[in-house]
Amino acid sequence: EFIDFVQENLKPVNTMMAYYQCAIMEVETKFKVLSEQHSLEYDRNPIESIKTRVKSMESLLKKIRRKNIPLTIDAIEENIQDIAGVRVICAFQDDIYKLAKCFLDQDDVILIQKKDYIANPKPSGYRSLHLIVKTPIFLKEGKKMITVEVQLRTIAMDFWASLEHKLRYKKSIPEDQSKYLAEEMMDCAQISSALDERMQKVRDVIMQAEKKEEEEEEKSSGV
Ligand code: 0O2
Repeated sequence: EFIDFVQENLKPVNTMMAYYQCAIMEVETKFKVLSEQHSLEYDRNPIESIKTRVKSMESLLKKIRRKNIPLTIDAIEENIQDIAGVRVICAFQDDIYKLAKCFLDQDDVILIQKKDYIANPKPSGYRSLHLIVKTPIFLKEGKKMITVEVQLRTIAMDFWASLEHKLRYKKSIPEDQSKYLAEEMMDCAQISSALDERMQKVRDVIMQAEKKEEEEEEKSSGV
Protein backbone atom coordinates (compact mmCIF):
# COMPACT_ATOMS: atom_id res chain seq x y z
CA GLU A 1 0.00 0.00 0.00
CA PHE A 2 2.81 2.39 0.99
CA ILE A 3 4.83 1.31 -2.05
CA ASP A 4 1.79 2.07 -4.25
CA PHE A 5 1.45 5.46 -2.58
CA VAL A 6 5.13 6.27 -3.20
CA GLN A 7 4.96 5.05 -6.81
CA GLU A 8 1.80 7.03 -7.55
CA ASN A 9 3.20 10.14 -5.84
CA LEU A 10 6.84 9.79 -6.79
CA LYS A 11 7.37 13.45 -7.62
CA PRO A 12 5.69 14.99 -4.52
CA VAL A 13 7.36 12.37 -2.25
CA ASN A 14 10.79 13.14 -3.73
CA THR A 15 10.12 16.87 -3.43
CA MET A 16 9.05 16.45 0.22
CA MET A 17 12.23 14.50 1.01
CA ALA A 18 14.37 17.11 -0.79
CA TYR A 19 12.81 19.89 1.31
CA TYR A 20 13.64 17.97 4.51
CA GLN A 21 17.22 17.64 3.27
CA CYS A 22 17.36 21.42 2.70
CA ALA A 23 16.04 22.11 6.21
CA ILE A 24 18.71 19.79 7.62
CA MET A 25 21.38 21.86 5.83
CA GLU A 26 19.95 25.08 7.28
CA VAL A 27 19.90 23.70 10.84
CA GLU A 28 23.35 22.12 10.55
CA THR A 29 24.75 25.48 9.39
CA LYS A 30 23.14 27.23 12.35
CA PHE A 31 24.95 24.90 14.78
CA LYS A 32 28.23 25.23 12.87
CA VAL A 33 27.97 29.02 13.10
CA LEU A 34 27.27 28.85 16.86
CA SER A 35 30.22 26.51 17.30
CA GLU A 36 32.54 28.77 15.29
CA GLN A 37 31.52 31.83 17.30
CA HIS A 38 31.99 30.00 20.61
CA SER A 39 35.44 28.78 19.49
CA LEU A 40 36.50 32.34 18.66
CA GLU A 41 35.24 33.71 21.96
CA TYR A 42 36.32 31.00 24.38
CA ASP A 43 38.98 29.06 22.48
CA ARG A 44 36.90 25.90 22.98
CA ASN A 45 34.57 24.06 20.64
CA PRO A 46 31.30 23.06 22.35
CA ILE A 47 30.34 20.66 19.53
CA GLU A 48 32.21 17.39 19.06
CA SER A 49 30.29 16.36 15.95
CA ILE A 50 27.03 16.76 14.06
CA LYS A 51 25.24 13.86 12.40
CA THR A 52 22.29 14.32 10.09
CA ARG A 53 19.85 12.03 8.35
CA VAL A 54 16.60 12.04 6.42
CA LYS A 55 14.43 9.23 7.76
CA SER A 56 14.64 6.14 5.58
CA MET A 57 11.52 5.05 3.68
CA GLU A 58 11.50 1.80 5.70
CA SER A 59 11.56 3.60 9.03
CA LEU A 60 9.01 6.16 7.77
CA LEU A 61 6.65 3.36 6.75
CA LYS A 62 6.98 1.67 10.16
CA LYS A 63 6.03 4.91 11.90
CA ILE A 64 3.11 5.59 9.53
CA ARG A 65 1.75 2.11 10.32
CA ARG A 66 2.41 2.34 14.07
CA LYS A 67 0.64 5.69 14.35
CA ASN A 68 -2.12 4.88 11.84
CA ILE A 69 -1.43 7.95 9.74
CA PRO A 70 -3.46 8.43 6.54
CA LEU A 71 -1.41 8.07 3.38
CA THR A 72 -1.29 11.67 2.17
CA ILE A 73 1.70 14.01 1.98
CA ASP A 74 -0.06 16.54 4.25
CA ALA A 75 -0.89 13.94 6.93
CA ILE A 76 2.67 12.58 6.88
CA GLU A 77 4.19 16.07 7.13
CA GLU A 78 1.82 17.00 9.93
CA ASN A 79 2.17 13.86 12.05
CA ILE A 80 5.75 12.72 11.63
CA GLN A 81 8.13 15.16 13.17
CA ASP A 82 11.44 13.38 12.76
CA ILE A 83 11.73 13.00 8.99
CA ALA A 84 14.59 15.51 9.17
CA GLY A 85 16.98 14.68 11.99
CA VAL A 86 20.00 16.60 13.25
CA ARG A 87 22.06 15.13 16.10
CA VAL A 88 24.44 17.48 17.87
CA ILE A 89 27.05 15.82 20.08
CA CYS A 90 28.78 17.81 22.81
CA ALA A 91 31.47 16.88 25.31
CA PHE A 92 29.69 18.39 28.30
CA GLN A 93 26.09 18.48 29.46
CA ASP A 94 25.94 22.23 30.11
CA ASP A 95 27.02 22.92 26.50
CA ILE A 96 23.80 21.17 25.40
CA TYR A 97 21.60 23.66 27.24
CA LYS A 98 23.71 26.68 26.18
CA LEU A 99 23.56 25.63 22.51
CA ALA A 100 19.84 24.86 22.69
CA LYS A 101 19.17 28.33 24.10
CA CYS A 102 21.23 30.11 21.41
CA PHE A 103 19.53 28.04 18.70
CA LEU A 104 16.00 28.66 20.02
CA ASP A 105 16.70 32.39 20.45
CA GLN A 106 17.05 32.73 16.67
CA ASP A 107 13.96 34.37 15.23
CA ASP A 108 13.55 31.92 12.35
CA VAL A 109 13.51 28.91 14.67
CA ILE A 110 10.04 28.14 16.02
CA LEU A 111 9.92 25.68 18.91
CA ILE A 112 7.12 23.14 18.50
CA GLN A 113 8.03 20.78 21.34
CA LYS A 114 10.87 20.28 23.79
CA LYS A 115 11.48 16.83 25.30
CA ASP A 116 14.09 16.91 28.02
CA TYR A 117 15.12 13.29 28.46
CA ILE A 118 18.21 14.47 30.36
CA ALA A 119 16.17 15.90 33.24
CA ASN A 120 13.64 13.06 32.78
CA PRO A 121 15.33 9.99 31.25
CA LYS A 122 13.17 7.43 29.43
CA PRO A 123 12.42 4.12 31.22
CA SER A 124 15.11 2.51 29.03
CA GLY A 125 17.70 4.91 30.50
CA TYR A 126 17.81 7.00 27.29
CA ARG A 127 19.03 10.57 27.79
CA SER A 128 19.09 13.42 25.22
CA LEU A 129 17.47 16.80 24.73
CA HIS A 130 15.02 16.74 21.83
CA LEU A 131 13.85 19.94 20.16
CA ILE A 132 11.17 19.75 17.53
CA VAL A 133 11.31 22.99 15.58
CA LYS A 134 10.05 24.54 12.41
CA THR A 135 12.49 26.53 10.32
CA PRO A 136 12.14 28.13 6.89
CA ILE A 137 13.76 27.07 3.66
CA PHE A 138 13.75 29.63 0.89
CA LEU A 139 12.43 28.44 -2.46
CA LYS A 140 11.76 30.36 -5.68
CA GLU A 141 8.05 30.47 -4.72
CA GLY A 142 8.84 31.89 -1.29
CA LYS A 143 9.59 30.42 2.10
CA LYS A 144 8.33 27.09 3.37
CA MET A 145 8.40 26.10 7.03
CA ILE A 146 9.85 22.63 7.60
CA THR A 147 9.83 20.50 10.76
CA VAL A 148 13.19 19.25 12.04
CA GLU A 149 13.98 17.13 15.10
CA VAL A 150 17.20 18.16 16.82
CA GLN A 151 18.69 15.71 19.31
CA LEU A 152 21.40 17.16 21.56
CA ARG A 153 23.53 14.69 23.52
CA THR A 154 26.89 14.26 25.20
CA ILE A 155 29.45 11.79 23.82
CA ALA A 156 28.55 9.43 26.69
CA MET A 157 24.81 9.66 25.95
CA ASP A 158 25.48 9.03 22.25
CA PHE A 159 27.71 6.03 22.98
CA TRP A 160 24.96 4.55 25.14
CA ALA A 161 22.12 5.30 22.67
CA SER A 162 24.00 3.79 19.70
CA LEU A 163 24.49 0.47 21.50
CA GLU A 164 20.98 0.42 22.90
CA HIS A 165 19.55 1.19 19.44
CA LYS A 166 21.37 -1.86 18.04
CA LEU A 167 20.03 -4.01 20.85
CA ARG A 168 16.48 -2.71 20.34
CA TYR A 169 16.39 -3.91 16.72
CA LYS A 170 17.93 -7.35 17.30
CA LYS A 171 14.93 -9.64 17.27
CA SER A 172 17.00 -12.84 17.53
CA ILE A 173 18.13 -12.29 21.14
CA PRO A 174 16.39 -14.83 23.47
CA GLU A 175 13.92 -13.31 25.94
CA ASP A 176 15.84 -14.15 29.15
CA GLN A 177 19.01 -12.65 27.71
CA SER A 178 17.21 -9.59 26.43
CA LYS A 179 15.80 -8.89 29.92
CA TYR A 180 19.28 -9.13 31.41
CA LEU A 181 20.71 -6.87 28.68
CA ALA A 182 18.00 -4.26 29.27
CA GLU A 183 18.95 -4.18 32.97
CA GLU A 184 22.61 -4.01 32.02
CA MET A 185 21.86 -0.99 29.79
CA MET A 186 19.92 0.67 32.63
CA ASP A 187 23.02 0.28 34.78
CA CYS A 188 25.26 1.64 32.02
CA ALA A 189 22.92 4.65 31.65
CA GLN A 190 23.41 5.48 35.31
CA ILE A 191 27.17 5.10 35.04
CA SER A 192 27.28 7.31 31.93
CA SER A 193 25.16 9.96 33.66
CA ALA A 194 27.52 9.95 36.65
CA LEU A 195 30.50 10.15 34.29
CA ASP A 196 29.02 13.21 32.54
CA GLU A 197 28.54 14.91 35.90
CA ARG A 198 32.05 14.16 37.18
CA MET A 199 33.79 15.14 33.94
CA GLN A 200 31.87 18.41 33.90
CA LYS A 201 33.00 19.16 37.46
CA VAL A 202 36.64 18.59 36.45
CA ARG A 203 36.10 20.85 33.42
CA ASP A 204 34.65 23.55 35.73
CA VAL A 205 37.79 23.46 37.89
CA ILE A 206 39.96 23.81 34.77
CA MET A 207 37.88 26.75 33.55
CA GLN A 208 38.13 28.47 36.95
CA ALA A 209 41.90 28.04 36.91
CA GLU A 210 42.11 29.45 33.38
CA LYS A 211 40.03 32.45 34.40
CA LYS A 212 42.26 33.10 37.38
CA GLU A 213 45.41 32.86 35.24
CA GLU A 214 43.97 35.33 32.74
CA GLU A 215 43.01 37.78 35.49
CA GLU A 216 46.49 37.56 36.98
CA GLU A 217 48.09 38.10 33.56
CA GLU A 218 45.89 41.16 33.02
CA LYS A 219 46.84 42.52 36.45
CA SER A 220 50.56 42.03 35.92
CA SER A 221 50.50 43.51 32.40
CA GLY A 222 48.62 46.54 33.77
CA VAL A 223 51.40 47.33 36.28
P1 0O2 B 1 15.53 6.31 14.48
O1 0O2 B 1 15.52 7.20 13.32
O2 0O2 B 1 15.81 4.88 14.17
O3 0O2 B 1 16.40 6.84 15.61
P2 0O2 B 1 7.26 10.05 18.07
O4 0O2 B 1 6.83 8.64 17.74
O5 0O2 B 1 8.59 10.42 17.45
O6 0O2 B 1 6.21 11.08 17.87
P3 0O2 B 1 8.45 9.19 20.29
O7 0O2 B 1 8.76 7.92 19.57
O8 0O2 B 1 8.03 9.10 21.73
O9 0O2 B 1 7.40 10.01 19.57
O10 0O2 B 1 9.66 10.15 20.12
P4 0O2 B 1 10.90 10.23 21.06
O11 0O2 B 1 11.00 8.98 21.86
O12 0O2 B 1 10.86 11.52 21.74
O13 0O2 B 1 12.07 10.27 20.00
C1 0O2 B 1 12.26 9.30 19.06
C2 0O2 B 1 13.73 9.16 18.73
O14 0O2 B 1 14.54 9.37 19.89
C3 0O2 B 1 14.06 7.76 18.28
O15 0O2 B 1 13.91 7.70 16.90
C4 0O2 B 1 15.50 7.58 18.71
O16 0O2 B 1 16.38 8.23 17.81
C5 0O2 B 1 15.51 8.35 20.01
N1 0O2 B 1 15.13 7.52 21.15
C6 0O2 B 1 14.05 7.67 21.92
N2 0O2 B 1 14.02 6.75 22.89
C7 0O2 B 1 15.11 5.99 22.75
C8 0O2 B 1 15.63 4.86 23.48
O17 0O2 B 1 15.09 4.38 24.46
N3 0O2 B 1 16.81 4.33 23.01
C9 0O2 B 1 17.46 4.83 21.92
N4 0O2 B 1 18.59 4.25 21.55
N5 0O2 B 1 16.97 5.89 21.21
C10 0O2 B 1 15.82 6.46 21.62
P5 0O2 B 1 13.30 6.40 16.21
O18 0O2 B 1 11.88 6.67 15.87
O19 0O2 B 1 13.59 5.18 17.04
O20 0O2 B 1 14.02 6.34 14.86
